[in-house]
Amino acid sequence: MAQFEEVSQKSALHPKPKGLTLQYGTAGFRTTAKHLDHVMFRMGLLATLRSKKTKSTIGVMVTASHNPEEDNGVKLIDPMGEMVTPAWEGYATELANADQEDLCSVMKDIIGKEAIDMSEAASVVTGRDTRPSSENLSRAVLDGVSCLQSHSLDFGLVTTPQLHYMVLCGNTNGCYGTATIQGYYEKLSKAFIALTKNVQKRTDDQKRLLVDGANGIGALKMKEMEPFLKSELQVELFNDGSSGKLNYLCGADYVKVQQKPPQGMEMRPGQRCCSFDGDADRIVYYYNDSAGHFHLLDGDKIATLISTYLKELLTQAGLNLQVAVVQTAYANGSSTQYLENVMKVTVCCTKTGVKHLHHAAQEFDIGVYFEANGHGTVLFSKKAEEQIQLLAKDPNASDDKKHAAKLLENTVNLINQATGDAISDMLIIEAVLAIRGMTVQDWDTIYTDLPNRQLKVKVADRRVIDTTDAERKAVTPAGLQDSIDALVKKYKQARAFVRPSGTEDVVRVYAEADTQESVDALAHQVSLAVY
Ligand code: NG1
Ligand code: ZN
Repeated sequence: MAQFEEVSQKSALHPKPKGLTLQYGTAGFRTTAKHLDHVMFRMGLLATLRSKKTKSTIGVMVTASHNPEEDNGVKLIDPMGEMVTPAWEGYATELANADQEDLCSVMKDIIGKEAIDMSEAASVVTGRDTRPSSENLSRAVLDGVSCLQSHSLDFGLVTTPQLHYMVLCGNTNGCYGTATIQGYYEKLSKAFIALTKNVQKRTDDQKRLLVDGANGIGALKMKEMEPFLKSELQVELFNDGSSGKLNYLCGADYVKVQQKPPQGMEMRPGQRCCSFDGDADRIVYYYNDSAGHFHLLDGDKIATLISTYLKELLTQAGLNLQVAVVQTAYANGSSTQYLENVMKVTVCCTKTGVKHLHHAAQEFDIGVYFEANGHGTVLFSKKAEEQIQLLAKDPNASDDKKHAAKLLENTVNLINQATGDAISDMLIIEAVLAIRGMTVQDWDTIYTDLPNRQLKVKVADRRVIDTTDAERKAVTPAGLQDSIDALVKKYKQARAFVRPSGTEDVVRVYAEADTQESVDALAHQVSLAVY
């Protein structure tokens, strides 16, 4: 077949470095950018196969999110804006690791297993972050796509969630929104303005927000979006990419892990600030109090704020819809306690990685999911959306109920349900704070985080650690969990676990306890047990 000849010929232009083996991890392939050209070409091929199989548009995003600027990565986006299924992650790994001469036979194998009709049309959309390597790498993706005569559309520089949004819009005949960057800005800003315009006496100070763009794509896109927000939000942008290096001493991951503000931000006491990560799918908030102490409001606090707001509106609207919060093992114990015992919402814990949270959240009428690191969104079931829309239009409903339903309706429109989205999450948080008349300090005092610490440990082979119970217990190597249990027992309100990272060559250690001294000691001792 001519298609395979072209694959053979073109793949020679994207040679695989000898002996290199990569795995499709938590968020696709991620490693140093110079080892990724062949992977990109091959993911262009695989995205085309996936498109033929699903008869839908598939997305390919070139980014390494919070990793250092020198790294890069790629992930595939499935028709509804979700991550690809585990079977296809397996194919991605097989294809990426195939020797040059076996590439076509591995492809034919996938085609056979999935019974793909190669005469089907295909459509692939691509996007990339601002890394210097991303442009060439995304060209390699498009090279792979063109080998199989697939239709392609390159959105160029976009945030990861913007590409997810394009895929979802493209596959739902525009019902979700218009599949253009302008359509994205218009949909979100319209909902944001509708939510905030009726809030009385919002001062300019309350409308002001300091944003750390991590020197990445999020900064670029915030600048583009600002005019659409019509001064309802006044963003002061720092780390906008004009001079600093991507993710270096800034961005959501740095702020969350280091528990300190990014470099280059001029924070006044009490002022609301937030940081995006390198591809703008994560966000954390923070402020300095008048004594100069730093306060972090992470994904757990965001989930609490949003779920409280949604629950209140549902009660006001008289809608009987179940709100659940999905977290991972990294969620602060205080947040889980608060959600379960005070808020009385269902909380479930899944493995790390947004695909796990996303799937769990789909099980509920309204599923709020957030990783502690600020990656998350809200999913509304069809039933929930229909009930909200019906009530918002119901001529017999009371004004109070109708008002709540309209707020809910605009909230649905403001949320990017395809995936966690720093820009959309920021707007929803700003809207909730405005509507509820809350300061960032009010939000912070909803519950108090247990002191916690995250560490990274370099080991010879991180895969020797296998875990169970949503990664909260190590099954191998033998004895490791017993050592962790013994250490945890020495401290009050303590918890600790270890797991191999899916995006970096490290083992991650997490601990929490009643004081910072205790938790630092515990995390250190656990990291020694990992060696
Ligand atoms: P790994 O490296 O598997 O821990 C990290 C984050 C995840 C997720 C992915 C994808 C932590 C502890 N882990 O995964 O939550 O965001 O990156 O970017 O923050
Ligand atoms: Zn990211």
